Amino acid sequence: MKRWIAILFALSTFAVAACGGDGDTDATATVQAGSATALASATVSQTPGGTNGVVSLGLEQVAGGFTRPTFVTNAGDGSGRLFVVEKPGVISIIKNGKKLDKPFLDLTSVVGSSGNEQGLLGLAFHPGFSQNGRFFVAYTAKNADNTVAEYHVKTTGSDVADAGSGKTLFAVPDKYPNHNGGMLAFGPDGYLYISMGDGGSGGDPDGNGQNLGTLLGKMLRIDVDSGDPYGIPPTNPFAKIAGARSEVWSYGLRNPWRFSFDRQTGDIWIGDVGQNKYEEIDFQAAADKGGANYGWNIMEGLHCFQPPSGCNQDGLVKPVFEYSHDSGGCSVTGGYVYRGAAIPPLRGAYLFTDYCSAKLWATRQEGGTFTTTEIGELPEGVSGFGEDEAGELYIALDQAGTMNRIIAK
Ligand SMILES: [Ca+2]
Ligand SMILES: [Ca+2]
Repeated sequence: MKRWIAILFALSTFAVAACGGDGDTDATATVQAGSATALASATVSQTPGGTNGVVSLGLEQVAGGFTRPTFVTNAGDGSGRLFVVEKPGVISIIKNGKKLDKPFLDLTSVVGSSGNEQGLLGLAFHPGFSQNGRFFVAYTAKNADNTVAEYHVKTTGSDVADAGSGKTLFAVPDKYPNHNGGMLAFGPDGYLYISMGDGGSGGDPDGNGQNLGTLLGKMLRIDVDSGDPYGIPPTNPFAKIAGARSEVWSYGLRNPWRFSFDRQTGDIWIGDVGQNKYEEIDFQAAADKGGANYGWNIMEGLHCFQPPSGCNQDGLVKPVFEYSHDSGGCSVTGGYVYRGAAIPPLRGAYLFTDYCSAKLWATRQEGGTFTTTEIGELPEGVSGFGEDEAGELYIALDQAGTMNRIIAK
């Protein structure tokens, strides 16, 4: 009886961080309640379908006590610290295996986190953080603007940021509470990449994804080392196109909630959250010059969306993997290509999951061919993955409020 109560509770409080289907959550997901320390079960092999170097994966809880953690990252400063982004507006530090009592930064006074997908969503440290102390956050403002702001620490190595140092780079008006993007990451080119959702509602009613004149439904690329508050890289694909926003790097995205760079190759992997039917993974090779159109809202995954059949697919970049909501999924959470040292058979695999089904997949790319394998299941919905300085991977269990390292069992 107790078990059933626990499961029902988990379903009733089930919330999607980056929704598919306009906030309708598929509550048929497999959720193990009270699983804060449960292990994921996953098996990977070095080559698709191969047995060489097979390893079983597990989760090791690093720290708990977080409120709806959406992301985790490192500062690249040799400190070994992990920085955990919490949806209500706090960044906490895990140092020497312990969550510090005092937050690194508390933005609850400016963050609006009432909607499922609103809150403090992203964090990226400047590549020169160890010298300049600069870092960037993405959040939903109290007035719902999709906001990107810069902060800094006053002294190198400080565990507390200067809360008064905030400078706004973007405050993009947004009519709907969903599809707010929210990922930030520096590319190997030193530019800051930003994901923006299509604004929300359902079906992209304003056509933002295909409109190069708006920042919504895009990946942006900016130079935070020139201009005020930022500069435009001269090689941005639409920098000189009349009517297009010069910040746009790629477009046709619905809600690119999480994207990442492969730290070894510089390739970009995007988990773009689908509408009611299909979730997708998009890929851009490091050598690509930008300007890709990933298809939304002409297509949802590999399928015509508007119009529902016979859509014009000329020039659209198709996903390298899609899965249907029929399999229990509702919202893809993109992860990282594993480049750590601890789990050799996992190297080169891009890991991602679905918030509802909690299935874990691994995609490998070899010579332009992508092979995706379902490798296991996580204890519950995951809003964000993250990397430490050594390239080991972490996942944030949303409801359990824990940060967990992926390990070989
Ligand atoms: Ca929105
Ligand atoms: Ca697409």
